[in-house]
Amino acid sequence: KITRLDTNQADFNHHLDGLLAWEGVSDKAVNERVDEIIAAVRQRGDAAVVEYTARFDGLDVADMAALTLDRARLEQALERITAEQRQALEVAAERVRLYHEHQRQDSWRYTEADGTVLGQQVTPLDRVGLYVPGGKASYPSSVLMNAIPAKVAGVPEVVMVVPTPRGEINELVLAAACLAGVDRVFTIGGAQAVAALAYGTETVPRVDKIVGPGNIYVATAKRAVFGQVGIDMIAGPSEILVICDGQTDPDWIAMDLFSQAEHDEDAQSILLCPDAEYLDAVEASLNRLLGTLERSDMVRVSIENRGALIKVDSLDQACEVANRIAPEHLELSVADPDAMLPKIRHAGAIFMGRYTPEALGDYCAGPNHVLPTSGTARFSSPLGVYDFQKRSSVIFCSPAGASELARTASVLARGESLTAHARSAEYRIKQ
Ligand code: HSO
Ligand code: ZN
Repeated sequence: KITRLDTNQADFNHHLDGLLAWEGVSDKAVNERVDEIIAAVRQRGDAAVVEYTARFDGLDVADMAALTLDRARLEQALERITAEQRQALEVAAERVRLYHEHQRQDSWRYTEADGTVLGQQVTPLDRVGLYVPGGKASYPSSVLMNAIPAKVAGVPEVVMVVPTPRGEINELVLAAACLAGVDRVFTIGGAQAVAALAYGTETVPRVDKIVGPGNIYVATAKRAVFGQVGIDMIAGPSEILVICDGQTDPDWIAMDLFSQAEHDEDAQSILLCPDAEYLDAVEASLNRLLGTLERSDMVRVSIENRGALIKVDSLDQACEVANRIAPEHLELSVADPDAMLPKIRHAGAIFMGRYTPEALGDYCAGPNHVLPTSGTARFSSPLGVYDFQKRSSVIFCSPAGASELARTASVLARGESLTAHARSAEYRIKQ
C-alpha cells in the first residue's frame, strides 16, 4: 500500500522528512577495498586492471589490448542493432545535440577607456572519461546524455569504460557511443576502471574528469580520486514529483510514477493533488497496473517504501511543497503549467503539461537526463556543456592602465606587508 498524506495532518512535516530521508551510502569496508584497488592500479597499471577484470568480471584475457575497442568496433555495433533502434538512437542523439548547442559558453572581453582589456577565455577539457555500468543499469540513453555535451563543448577525446561481465557486450551501448562521438572504449569497470582513468596506465589514458553513474564501488572510487581529476555529481536514487490538478487520466499519472519506481528499489515517486478523490483514483490505477509491469517486484518495493500520494490545499501549496523537496524531476500535469512555472525554484527538470511525461525527457526530448537528486537541485543543475568547459581569466593592461592600477595595488600590498607585490606594481607607475 502506498503512503497517503495530507498537508493538514498535524505531523505532516515529520512524515515528509521521513519519506525524503536518504543516506548517501558510505561503507567502511567498501572504502578499504576501493583504496586497495586504486593503489594497485597506480602501482601496477595495466597488469592490475587485467587481474581485477579477470576476478570481478570473469574475463580471462592476456592484456589490455583484449579489453580495448576502437571506433571501427563501435561502427560495427551500429550495423548490428535493428534499423528501428538505430533510427531511434539517431533521432535522440540529434535532439540532445541541438539542445546542448544552446548551452555552449563563449569567450568574452571588454576594453576599458585606458585601453586595458579584461576577459574570460573558455576552453574545453582535454580528455574526459565516461563510466557506463554493466548489467541491468547499462543505459544507451545515458551514453548519449554524458558524451554529447562533452563533444559539444569541444572535448577532443572522450574515453568510455564499460564492464562486460563474462564478455557480454551491450551492442546498443556501443552504438550509442558511436553516435555520440566516443573515441575509445575499454571493457573494464568497477573501482579499477575509475583508477585507470584517474591515474592512467600504459594503455588507458589519464583523463581530466570522470562522469557517469555506477554502483557503490564506482561512486566510492570517484569520491576517492576527486581532486586528482574532476567528477560529476554522485547521484542518489532517481525521483519524480508530480503535481496534478486532478484532470489528467489517472492511469497516465500512475504510469509516470511507476516509470521512476522501476529504476531502483530506493527510487521515489510522489504525487501532489488538491483533489482527494483524484488521489483515490490514482491509487486504484496503481493497484490495477502494478501487476502488468515487467519489474513489478522492484516497483512495489519502491512505491511502498518511498512513494506517497499527498493531498494539498491548493496548487500554490503544491509548489511550496515541491520547492521543499527540490525533486530531480517535476511534472506539472495541470491545465496552465506556465502560470505555475515562476513559482518553482528548485527542480532538476520541469515537465510541463499533461503531454510531457518524464520518459520523453529521459530519452529524446533534448535536455539532459543527468540531474541533481536528493534535494541537491537547491544548489546544482543538470549535467551540461558547461561541465566540460572551463574558464581562464584574461588581463591585458595598457601602460596607462597599469600605471593607474599600480597605485591601488601598491597601497593594498603594503597593507598586507607584501613589499615585493608593491614594488612589482610600482615599477609600472609612469613617472
Ligand atoms: N530517469 C533516469 C534516466 C533514464 N531513464 C535512463 C531511462 N533510462 C534518470 O533519472
Ligand atoms: Zn528514467
